[in-house]
Amino acid sequence: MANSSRAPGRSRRLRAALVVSAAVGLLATAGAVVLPGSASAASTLGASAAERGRYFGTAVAVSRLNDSAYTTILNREFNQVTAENEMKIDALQPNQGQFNYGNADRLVQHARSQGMLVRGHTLAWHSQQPGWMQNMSGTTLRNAMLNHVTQVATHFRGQIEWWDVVNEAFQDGSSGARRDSNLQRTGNDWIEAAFRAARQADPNADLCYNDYNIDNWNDAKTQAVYRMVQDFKSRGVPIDCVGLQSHFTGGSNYPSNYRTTLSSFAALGVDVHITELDIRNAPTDAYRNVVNDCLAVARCKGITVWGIRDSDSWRSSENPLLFNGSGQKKPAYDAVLAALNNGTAPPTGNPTTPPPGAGCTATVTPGQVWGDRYNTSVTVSGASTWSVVVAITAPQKISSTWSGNPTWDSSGNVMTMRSNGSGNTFGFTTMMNGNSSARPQIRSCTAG
Ligand code: 9MR
Repeated sequence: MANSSRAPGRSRRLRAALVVSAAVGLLATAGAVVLPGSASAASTLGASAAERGRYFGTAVAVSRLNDSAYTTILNREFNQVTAENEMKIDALQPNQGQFNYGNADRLVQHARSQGMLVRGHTLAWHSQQPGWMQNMSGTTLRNAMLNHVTQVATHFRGQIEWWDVVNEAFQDGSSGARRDSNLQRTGNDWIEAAFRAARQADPNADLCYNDYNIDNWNDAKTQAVYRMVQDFKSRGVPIDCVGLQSHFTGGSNYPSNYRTTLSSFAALGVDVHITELDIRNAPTDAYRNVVNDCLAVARCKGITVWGIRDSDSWRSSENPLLFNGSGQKKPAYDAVLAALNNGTAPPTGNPTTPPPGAGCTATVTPGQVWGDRYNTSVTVSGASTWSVVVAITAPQKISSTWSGNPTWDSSGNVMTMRSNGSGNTFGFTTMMNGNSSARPQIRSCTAG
């Protein structure tokens, strides 16, 4: 499996980075009042997120690193950065075979000096291609794209925590189809080919698919991306995460089912990231909801806002960010920091990923959801007789099962489902009992 070629310990690296930046944040808050009973009340976004095992980041325009007002806020508040434009294809390979890493390297250096994690954006995209690539097609384009992925991921190897390997490859609207582009016309497998090349070039980076308008669980585009990720996981295509850009600007709004979208992607066995957040007029409620939704989903690793001050935004007339043009904190900033400080740490471990070498793989497919309960089905591959251990978060309870023989531990929260000759897919219904966000986690799949 492609995944087995990954170097061990990269999640330890992320954890260490977050702990370090949490410690920096705590030092920075040394004089702050810590309320009895609360873990702490961090005074910056990054420090507070880090205490909850998350990051809080921003897009950075490298030219603004010369603006000291900008850099002061960047260094104080954020523990993750994404290059707003400097790691795009046209920036890194303006002429074929001629790579220009100057600006991107400058950002990476700045981030490293401040203990910030770096998200690479983006290896393959229909947009912001240099002229020479726009004019290509067929095998020539496919090979040029793969070469770009390989060269760039190799150049930054060891410095990038997550790569947006492919960006915005699906159409808006009701079709659920891939977006037409020169890359798409090289064959439907261009996306998985890019992921495989990226994994080979940098086995330590987590590899993400990133898109906008995949926030509303009911949208055809969301469902289409979900099916692609499900397919990739079932075939061993090396994908680790999905980025929801979450531009709630330009007429697109925060959807009330956003948490369902995050938890549904996570249930496929990938991390989720909120990668380009901005919200028209920066309403406190919507910003608070986004933070609470991320904190409610253990695999939501962090939030990146798409710029620091309103004046830095690609949609500056909508004033969608957390700081105003003078660099002052807006009410949305206070709402975000309070929501982070109220949040709890995610459960330890990574129980949705079955341990390797167990002889089979269990893939979760979320089923129908009602007001008080929801269905889940689990498909086992790699063995015809098996046992799968599924953990439920109390007070949720499994109320019925089908197509397997279940046994339970003493808490009633951990079910071992054994094959009973009725095929490789079993299912169950879970009563929410007041917790509508938790979803079952696969602990193991054992053959025999
Ligand atoms: O914010 C970026 C802006 O400065 C660029 O002109 C634009 C060009 O495509 O890209 C913007 O960033 C986009 C990101 O790379 C992908 N998702 C949508 C973002 C906003 O357009």
